[in-house]
Amino acid sequence: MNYAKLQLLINRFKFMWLAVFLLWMKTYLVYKLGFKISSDNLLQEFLLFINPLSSAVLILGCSLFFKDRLKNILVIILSLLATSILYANLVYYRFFSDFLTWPVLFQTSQAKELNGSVFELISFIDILILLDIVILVVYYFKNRIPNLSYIKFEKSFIFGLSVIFFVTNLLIAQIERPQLLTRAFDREMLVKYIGTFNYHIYDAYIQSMANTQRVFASGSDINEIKHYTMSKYVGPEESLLGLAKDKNVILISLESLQSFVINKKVNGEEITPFLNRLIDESYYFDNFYHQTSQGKTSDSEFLINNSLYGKDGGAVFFMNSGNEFNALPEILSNEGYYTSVMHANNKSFWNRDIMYPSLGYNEFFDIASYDVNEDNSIGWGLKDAEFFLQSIDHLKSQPEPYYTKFITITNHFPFELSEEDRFIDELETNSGTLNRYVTTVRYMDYAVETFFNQLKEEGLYKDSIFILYGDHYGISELHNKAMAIFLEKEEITPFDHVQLQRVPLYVHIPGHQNNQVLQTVGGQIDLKPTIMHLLGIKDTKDIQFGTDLFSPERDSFVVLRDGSFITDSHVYTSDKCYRKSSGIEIPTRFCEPYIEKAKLELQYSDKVINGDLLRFDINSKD
Ligand code: GP9
Ligand code: MN
Repeated sequence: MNYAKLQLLINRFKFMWLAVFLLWMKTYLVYKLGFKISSDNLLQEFLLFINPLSSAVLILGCSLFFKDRLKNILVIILSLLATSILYANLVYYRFFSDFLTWPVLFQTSQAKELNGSVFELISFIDILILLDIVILVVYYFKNRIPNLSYIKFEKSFIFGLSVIFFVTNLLIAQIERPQLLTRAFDREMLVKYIGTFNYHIYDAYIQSMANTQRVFASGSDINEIKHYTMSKYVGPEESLLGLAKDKNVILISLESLQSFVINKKVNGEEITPFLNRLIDESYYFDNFYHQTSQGKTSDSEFLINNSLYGKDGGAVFFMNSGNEFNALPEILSNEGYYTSVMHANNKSFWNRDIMYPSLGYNEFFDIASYDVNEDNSIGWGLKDAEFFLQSIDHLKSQPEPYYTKFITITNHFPFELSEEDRFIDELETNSGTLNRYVTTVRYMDYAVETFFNQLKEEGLYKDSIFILYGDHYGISELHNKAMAIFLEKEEITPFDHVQLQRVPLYVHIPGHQNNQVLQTVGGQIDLKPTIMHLLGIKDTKDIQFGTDLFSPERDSFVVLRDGSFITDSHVYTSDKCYRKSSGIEIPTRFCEPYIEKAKLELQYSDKVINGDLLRFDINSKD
C-alpha cells in the first residue's frame, strides 16, 4: 500500500477515527474517574492509557461490514454499544467493586442484590458519558459526511491495525506483569493491563472453554470415578476421630513457605525459630507436598477444600467457579460451623469473590475489612503482623465454632521487607531472590508467633485447632545454583527438585500430648478427609482423591500436578525413577505400579472438574 492510498484510507474514515479517538479518551477517563484505577509506576499508567485503543479500533471497525450510508450511522451505534458496556461495568463496580463477568450477567442472585439499589448507583453526572455520542451526532449532521463506498483491503487494514495495537499492548503488559493471561488472574489487573473490552473477550473465551466440556459430560461419567475414589477410602485413626469436635478450626496459609528452611540457620540464627519450636507441640508432617500449578495460592485453597487436583493450566478458581462442589466450607456450614476467609487483598484476585460462595464460605474479609496504608504495608500489601492483629476483631465477631482461613502475603515474591522487620541477615548467594527469601520467611515466622500470642491473650487459643501449611514453592528452579550453595549440595537434581516441593504442615491441637513428627507421604489433597475426621465427621466417602493423613491404612503416596509422584521408597519425575533414600536413578520398572495410578488420578480429577461432574453426584448434595 503506497502513501497516497494510506492517506485516502485515513481521510475516508475521518468520522470513524474521530469516534475511535473519543471512545479511547472516554474509556481512559472512566478508568480514572469512575473505577479510580491507580498505577504503581509510569509504565502501568501508560498501559492503562493505551489499552482502550485496540478495542476501540476493533469495535468501530465493524462499521466497515455495512454499506454506504449505514457505515457512518453504524459508527454512532457501535459507540453507543461500547458506552453501554463501559457504563454497565461502572454501575456494577460501584456496588461490587469488581468488573462484570459473563456468568455474573446470567446469575440472577447477583442481579437481585443490585435490584433495589440500582438507582442509588446512578448519578446525574453520568450523563456526561454520552458526550462523545452527542459530538458524533452533531458532527454527522453538520458535516454531511459523504457516503463511503468500498475500498479494497479496508477491512484487513483496520483489523490489522487493531491487532498490531493489541499485540504491542500485550507485549508491554507482559513485561510489566509476566504470564498475565495464564497466572495473574485478577480482573482489576486485567482491565488495567489489557482494557475492559479485551478483558470481556478473554473472559468469554475462558467461560466457553469451561462450558463446552460441561455440555458434553453426562451423569454416567461419574460412576467409574466414584468407584475408584471409594476404593481408595481409608477409615480414620480411631483415637483421633472427633478429637477436635466443636472446636474452632484456624487454617493458616503460609505464603511461599517450603520445608527446606525449617530448622535451618543463617549466620547462626534460625530462619523459623517459632515454627521450629511448634514442631514439638504439633503433629508435624515431614513428607508433605504442595500440589499446585499455575493457580498457586488458589490451587492450594482448592486442593485443601475439595480433595480434587487443580488444573494443569490456568486456575480452577477462574475457569470453573460455576461448578457444583462438595467443599469443606459447605460441609462444615451444614455441620454448624461459621466458615470464612481473611485475606487483605483485592477480593477479585484469583476470582475469590465468585469462587468462595461456590465453595460454601459464609464470609470473606478482603482488603475492604482492613486498614491498609503506606506505613503498615510492604510488597503485596498489608504486612502479615498487622494483618493478624487487625483480624482478631473479625475473628471475635464470628459465631462459634468457626472454620477460618488466614492467607498471609508478606513472604511473596519479590520478598520485600522494611528495614525494621529484617531480623536476620540475607544470604550471600548469587540469587537476590533466595537471599531475601530467608529474611521474609523469618518475618512471617515472627508474625505467626505474635498471632499465637494475641490469640492466647484474647482467650481464643485453647478452643481452637490450628492447621498451618505452606501454600506452594517460593523459590523456583531458576535459582537452583543458589539453592545448591545454600543446601551445600553440588547441584540440584530433578530428584532434589521434587523434594524441594515439600512444604510444612502442622496440625496443632492445644493441650494435646501425643504429638509426633509423621513421615507419611502426603499432600494438600489429603487435608479435607484429615480435617473431617478430626472434627468427627466420618462420612468422607464422597469423590475425593486424598486420604486421612493420620489413618494407619493409608497408602503413603502423593501425586504432583506435573505428574511426578512420591512414595515411601521412590520418587518419579520426568519419566525417571529414583530411589528415595539415596536420590539415585534406578530403572523405571521400580516405579511402574504407581505410574498408571498417578496418571489415572489426574485424569479422573480433570474429568470431574471439566465436566462439572459433581452436579450428577446426588449423594454428595445436601
Ligand atoms: C494473592 C495471594 C498471592 O491474593 O494469594 O497469590 P499467589 O501469587 O501466591 O498465588
Ligand atoms: Mn501464594
